[in-house]
Amino acid sequence: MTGYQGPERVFSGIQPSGGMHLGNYLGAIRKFVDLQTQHECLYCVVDMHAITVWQDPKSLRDQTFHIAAAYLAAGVDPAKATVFHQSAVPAHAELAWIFSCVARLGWLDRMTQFKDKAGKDKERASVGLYTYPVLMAADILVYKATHVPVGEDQKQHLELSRDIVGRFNREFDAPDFFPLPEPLIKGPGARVMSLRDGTAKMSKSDASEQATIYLIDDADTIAKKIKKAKTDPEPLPSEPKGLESRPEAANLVGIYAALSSKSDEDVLREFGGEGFGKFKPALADLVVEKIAPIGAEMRRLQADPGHLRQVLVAGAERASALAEKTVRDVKEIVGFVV
Ligand code: AQP
Repeated sequence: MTGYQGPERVFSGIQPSGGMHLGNYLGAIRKFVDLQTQHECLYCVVDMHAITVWQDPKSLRDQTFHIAAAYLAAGVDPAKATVFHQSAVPAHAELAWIFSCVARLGWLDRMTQFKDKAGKDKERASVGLYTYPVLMAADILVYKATHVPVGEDQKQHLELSRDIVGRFNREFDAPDFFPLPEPLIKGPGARVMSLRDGTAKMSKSDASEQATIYLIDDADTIAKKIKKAKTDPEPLPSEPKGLESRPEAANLVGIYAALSSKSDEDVLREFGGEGFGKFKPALADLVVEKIAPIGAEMRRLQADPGHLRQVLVAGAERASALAEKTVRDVKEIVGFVV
């Protein structure tokens, strides 16, 4: 608990570390669009997070425009929400340093995403990859954001942000300074899985392109990927219970449900007893209907990086005004000479 009394504010971000995919759309961007009408929202392209693993400098800038294009193409409106890139607001890094002196090593040691991403050779992982959740806490709290729409995979990082708030507010005797940010995770599409392995999340950096539906994929590519998606030989069950221990089938049903705004129950009422020969073409049609127009708009926007740059720079100016105030106050609280 904190005694924070400030306004509700939404913050979220996506790394420019590869092609935007259906998981990013359902787990994050689609929620961004819904939230912008009722809340003050900041949507960031978190380029400083992206470089925690190697990024080719030539592609990083293009990837940054790619994420900005995805935000806008999916319906984020820069007149309603602040859209910007993280590296343009130095206050994120300043607050991250102070938070890295608040967070405890033991907390970071428990982060499963570091273990997954660093793999067996963790000695060779960057220090930034290890401290990534501290920067994420700073991203959120430099705006005193109260709500954070993310996919299921970010839950643990959000909990760490809350731990940092608890310790900061307590240690510096500032019980109402930072809010406890609430994750907005629930809902269909919170965890979209790989098309090749129903136990691994769909990811930008999957070695197989067939595992991931990119927002930029054309209709033909989407249909082919769904046709080739791994499944089992059984027909679909008529109730969700029958999807237990069938991760690939559960994933495809979940995608259908999320995109059609139906429940798994409804989808199985319609397709229960049918084989994948019937379900996959229906799913492909639905994904094409919902995703292909976004991809087409992204291509149009990406052809004009000058416009995307203007959107990001204007957003960064708005974001900086909020962030600099927080950092100034934090410096005061910590005892720096300001
Ligand atoms: N498979 C997913 N299902 C639902 N939500 C997802 N998100 C990512 N993958 C899925 C959500 O998208 C937002 C942005 O994620 P990110 O790019 O910042 O980092 P990530 O979670 O590490 O995404 P990727 O695609 O797996 O990237 P790489 O391969 O670069 O690590 C977050 O809200 C995330 O929850």
